[in-house]
Amino acid sequence: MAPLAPRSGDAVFASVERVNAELFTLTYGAIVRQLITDLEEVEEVNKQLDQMGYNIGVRLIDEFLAKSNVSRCVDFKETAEVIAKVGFKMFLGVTATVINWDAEGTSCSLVLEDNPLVDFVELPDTCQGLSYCNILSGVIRGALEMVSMKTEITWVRDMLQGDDAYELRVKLLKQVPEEYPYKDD
Ligand code: MYR
Repeated sequence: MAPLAPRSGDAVFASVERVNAELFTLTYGAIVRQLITDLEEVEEVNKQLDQMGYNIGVRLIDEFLAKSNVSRCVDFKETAEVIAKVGFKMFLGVTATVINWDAEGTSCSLVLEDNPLVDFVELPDTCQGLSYCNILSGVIRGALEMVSMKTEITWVRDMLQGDDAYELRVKLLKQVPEEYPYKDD
C-alpha cells in the first residue's frame, strides 16, 4: 500500500471549501423541500424564498463591502459588473456574465452558466413553476436596497425548467441619492 502523503495546506483548504459548498447546497435543498411540504403552493414557496433572500441580502451587503473593498460605483453598469464578478464569486464561488443592456443602462441580464445551488437537484413534475433559485434574486434585491438602489429582479432562464442557462433580469427602478449627513457652514 502506498504510504500516506501529507496534503499541502492549499489542498486541505480546497477540500474544506468543497465540503462547505456541498453542505450549503444540500442544506438549501432541504429548506426548499420543507417549504414545499409546509406551503404546498409553488407560488408561495417562490415568494418565501425571495423574502428569505431579501432578508439575507440586507445583512450580507455589510460583509460584502467590508471584504471586497469595493467603493461607490459610478453607475448601474459598474454595479452590475461588481455583482457578477465580485459578489457572485465571493458568495457562490462562480462569476456571471452581464449582457443585454437596455438603452437607458438601467436593465441588464446576469447569466450564470454554472450554479452551485442546483448541484444534485432534480425537480419532480409536481414542481413545475418552482423558482428554485429565488433566494438569489432576493439576496441581490436586498443587498442593492441597502446601497440605495430599488430593483426588480426576475428569472428569464432557468436550467431546472429546461433552459440552457440561468438568467436573471435586473431592473433598476429607483436610485435614492444618499444625503450627506452634515451641513456645510
Ligand atoms: C455601491 O455602493 O455603488 C457599490 C454597490 C455594490 C453592490 C454589490 C452587491 C453585492 C451583492 C452580492 C450578491 C451575491 C449573490 C450570491
